[in-house]
This record gives sequence, C-alpha cells and structure tokens, in this order.
Amino acid sequence: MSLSTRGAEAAPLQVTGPAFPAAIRVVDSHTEGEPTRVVVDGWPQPAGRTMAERRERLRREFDHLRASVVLEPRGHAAIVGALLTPPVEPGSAAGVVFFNNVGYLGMCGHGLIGVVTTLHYLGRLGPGVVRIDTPVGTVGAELGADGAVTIENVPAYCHALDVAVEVPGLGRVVGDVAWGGNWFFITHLPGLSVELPNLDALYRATRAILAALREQGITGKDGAEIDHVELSAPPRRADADCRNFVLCPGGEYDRSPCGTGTSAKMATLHARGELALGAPWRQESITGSLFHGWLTAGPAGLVPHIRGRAFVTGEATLRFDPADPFQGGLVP
Ligand code: PYC
Repeated sequence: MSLSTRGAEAAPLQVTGPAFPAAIRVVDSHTEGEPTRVVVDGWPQPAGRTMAERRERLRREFDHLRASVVLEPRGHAAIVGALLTPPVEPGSAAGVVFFNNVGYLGMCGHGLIGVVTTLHYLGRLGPGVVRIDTPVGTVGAELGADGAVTIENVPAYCHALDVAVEVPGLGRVVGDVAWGGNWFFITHLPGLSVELPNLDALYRATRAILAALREQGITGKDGAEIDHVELSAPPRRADADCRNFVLCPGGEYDRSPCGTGTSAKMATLHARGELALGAPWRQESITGSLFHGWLTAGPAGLVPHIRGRAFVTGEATLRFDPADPFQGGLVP
C-alpha cells in the first residue's frame, strides 16, 4: 500500500478566506504559572505609527492569526500571546501587542516578564534594563542576574473607591475600580475561599460581577469597559500579604498573581493610605505563586514595579494546512 494519498483525481476544493502563512514560530513560557506564547517569526507586521494603531490593525487584519495561534488545537484558552514589533518610541528596544482567546490586552504584566525571559533565552537580550512600547504606553523591564524580571508598569491609579454593584445571587457587592494597564473591579467576597478546588464557584461569582458591572453601566475612566474582576483574600503563604483570584476578559483565570491586577491593587491600597511609596507588597495567586510589588512616584503618577520569574517551556513551529477544517483554530 502506498502512503501517498495525493491522487490527480482529487483536486482540493478552493475556499477563499483569510491568508495564513505556511508557518509561525513561537516560544512558550509561563510566568508564575500563567502561560505566554511569544511569536518570534512568520506573522506579518501590522502597519501603524503607534502601538494602539498597530493593535487596531491586528484586530482588523490579522484576528484569524490571533485565534489560530492561541486557541485549540494549537493552544488553549488560558494562553496570552505576544506579537513583537519594531519600537515606536526613541529609546525603546521593541514594541509588543498582547492578545488572548477573545481579543487584545492593553498591557500584560506576566506577559512582559515572559517576553523578556524569552528574548534572553533566544540570546537577543542580556541582563539590564529595556524599554518596550505597548498600546497603553512604554514600560520598562529589567532582567536580573538571578533570572527574575522586574517590570516598571504604566502609571496606575484608583478611579473610584467603594463602588456598589447589585449582583444576582450575591446581592450588593462593594469594590474599587482601578487601572493598572487594564481595568479592574477589585473586591473580596467573605465566605468564598480562593482555592483551586473552589474554581467553579469563583468563576460563577466573578462572571456574575462582570455581567452586573456591564448591565449597570459601571466603567473605568471615560466609560472604559472594566474587563477584569479581582478577588482579594487572606494569604496562605507566610511570605505574602494577600492572595487573589483574577478573572480575565476571555473568561479564564490568571494562574499568576496578575501584573496589571497587582498594579491596580497597589493603587487602591495607596489611595486608602494603606501602602506607602516604596513599601513592599507581596501578591500571592490562587496557584500559590508570588509577585513582589512596590510603588514609586513618577511624573505621570504612581509607577508600579512588579518582580517575578518566567520559565521557557517549549518552542514550536505552528503549521496551517489549508485542508485543515480547524486551520483558524477552534473558535468558540
Ligand atoms: O499579568 O497583567 C497580567 C495579566 C493580564 C491578563 C493575564 N495576565
């Protein structure tokens, strides 16, 4: 029997649709448990003078690549992707747009730590400080001699303290609205333990809060959509100040303590007079991993610093067979 099945009799059906490259090369890592997939080759560069323009071009022209790189069968719903671009600001080494199972992020703290660790792994970056442009501003990252990465995030701020939202099944929930590179509603629900065996209940509660925020028109500044919900809880680790559960926009939870979420949390603590400039904040995730954070004062406001570690878990060449019914990913 011949293994060749390509007979002249069966010309493949030609379906026109979005164009896929033959291959895209990626490097996978996790940052304190949360996965990042950095695209290192094969994805056409989006045009645009700013990173926000490039993110928009990605949304309009290359969304099929986002889905095919992140989703099953090549990935899974929790992966955050990172597309590297040339920089847009003088003094920056690169630009990056982060994306996930449903769309695009402003900034991504765990993702930036993953990007720096990946660039080091590829031999493109040594220990020291780099500036990287994102759609919400330029951020800094320092790779330490021990392999840990410290990011200097975009300025964070607390938009509103003690905002009440009526949530079906939960009643009146009070929380803070804060920016840390993405928009967060940060609250705590006594009686709901932040433990992995309790994931179903945590998903139900945070998804209900997110839906109620949308229905009741509770937003960030200038009507910006709040797309992350963060629950704070007492720490389990002796070396942590707080444990969290963070629901991300695609409906998945952050396995890391969430860099932008920790930034937003520190801004709310500062607004309450509970975290001084320079004071350490040790944020534990639901998986038990830890970010070290602190705030400094910058010309544009509070600058969050987050330190954590990422580990490379694999390298892959993704293929896009035109005959594959799931060439563009298993889109839910
Ligand atoms: O670390 O900022 C973060 C983040 C956002 C979504 C997933 N991780």
